[in-house]
Amino acid sequence: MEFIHQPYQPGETIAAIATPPGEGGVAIIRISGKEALDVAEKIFSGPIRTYKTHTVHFGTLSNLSKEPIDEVLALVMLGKRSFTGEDTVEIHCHGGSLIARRVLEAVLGAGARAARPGEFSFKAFINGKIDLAQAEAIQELICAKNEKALDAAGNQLKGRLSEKICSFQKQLTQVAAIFEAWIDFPEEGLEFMTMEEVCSLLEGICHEMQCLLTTFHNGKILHEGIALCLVGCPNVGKSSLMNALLDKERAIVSHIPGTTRDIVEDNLRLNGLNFKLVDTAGIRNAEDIIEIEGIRRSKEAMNNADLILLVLDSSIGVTQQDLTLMEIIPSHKTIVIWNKTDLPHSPLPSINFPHCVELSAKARLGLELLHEKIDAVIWNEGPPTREEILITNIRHKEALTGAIGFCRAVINGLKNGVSPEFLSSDMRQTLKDLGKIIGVNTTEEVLSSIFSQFCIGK
Ligand SMILES: Nc1nc2c(ncn2[C@@H]2O[C@H](COP(=O)(O)OP(=O)(O)OP(=O)(O)O)[C@@H](O)[C@H]2O)c(=O)[nH]1
Ligand SMILES: [Mg+2]
Repeated sequence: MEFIHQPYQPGETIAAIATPPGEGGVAIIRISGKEALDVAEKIFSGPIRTYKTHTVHFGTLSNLSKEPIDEVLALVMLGKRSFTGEDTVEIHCHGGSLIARRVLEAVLGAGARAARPGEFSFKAFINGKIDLAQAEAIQELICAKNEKALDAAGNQLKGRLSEKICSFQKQLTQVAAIFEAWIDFPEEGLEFMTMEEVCSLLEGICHEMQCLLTTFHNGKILHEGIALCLVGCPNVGKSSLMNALLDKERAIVSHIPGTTRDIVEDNLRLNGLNFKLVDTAGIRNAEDIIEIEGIRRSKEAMNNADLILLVLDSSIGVTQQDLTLMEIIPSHKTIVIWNKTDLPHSPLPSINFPHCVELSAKARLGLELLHEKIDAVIWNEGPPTREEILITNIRHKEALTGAIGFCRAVINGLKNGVSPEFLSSDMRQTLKDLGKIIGVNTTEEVLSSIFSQFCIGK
């Protein structure tokens, strides 16, 4: 195991630059562990041991050869009241990669070990300052690309997701205890609750867990953004629409059918969300091997997309090629775009897709309508509120799915008269899966893979 070297030494003193690389006003070097004060004392000019916790002090930082490096502020946070739960000293020096690196070298020279990615958060986790879901929220907070993602991560960091999981666990533990008693005293049956009561309690919890699980759709949108793919037959104006949405000449546009041959991607921010916009080769019956490969990629991009914009040429109407393409398009995640409405056209035929927008990519008309439609299709059940607890993490989704599966097995088992031993075992699995979310019963491999995705210094 790379990250958590076996056995992990709690209290070991680690250090890292906690601010991003490059130039800035201030850079922060974080030192945390049993010997944080010993390390700082060797290189800081002031009497660091005499300082009260959570106080800031000005002084000079020098290396072990007593050569001054910078004038700095030292921030002392002792014991349990620090983020990691261990003595912590932060050195705030002047921003600039070279100075920060020199300070870090001095700190390492004075006895600290270079921190691994996420190791400060890992310390906070093993010292019981935060649970696993909160630790992950820190990384999500740092990586949040939009306001809503920030709210979701903030809620998770406050422990609201953990509270919810704990409330499921508490209720389920009661049921598990009832089953255990039933195993020990079978002739007494379900003593504390009737079978119906247990069933309806479990059904209620299962329903709540299911509701939480469905927030993953929104959570994923916020966290990862949306893959938005433009598809259609050649020359309908896909690349023109790409350029119009991006408001720049990103893709080549020409009147020659088959202009785009490969996938063209760019990032787009719309309605506060992040999109990966993908332009594709026009789909038709091609003979040229390069075009055939381009079309294969178009279809692949279409299948991987969260949302598809199927572009049609309103000046031509629906062609046989369009009809063939429509047969393979998943209509539930598609918005039909009637493009080129600036040109004269016959009344547009009705087609069997739930969402349509009329616009002109070239004249940049109707784009607002498209923005609104995209928003409506993405948040089909309304956008999440600021306070809503969302699942944004695939690991949480899998654990919750597992818990729901085992909980359902218990409900079915109860209805079908399965013996309490089996019910009890499924109940334990339910609790185990829930525990994975907040980090109870989590294997070191899982912990290692979670924390190693963090940035160094966090
Ligand atoms: N009048 C008008 N012409 C348009 C509009 N959108 C695109 N065009 C024209 O249609 C032609 C094809 O546009 P492209 O954007 O290259 O079409 P495409 O779908 O990307 O085509 P391929 O890459 O060949 O599949 C160009 O001559 C564009 O100027 C529009 O809204 N109105
Ligand atoms: Mg094109």
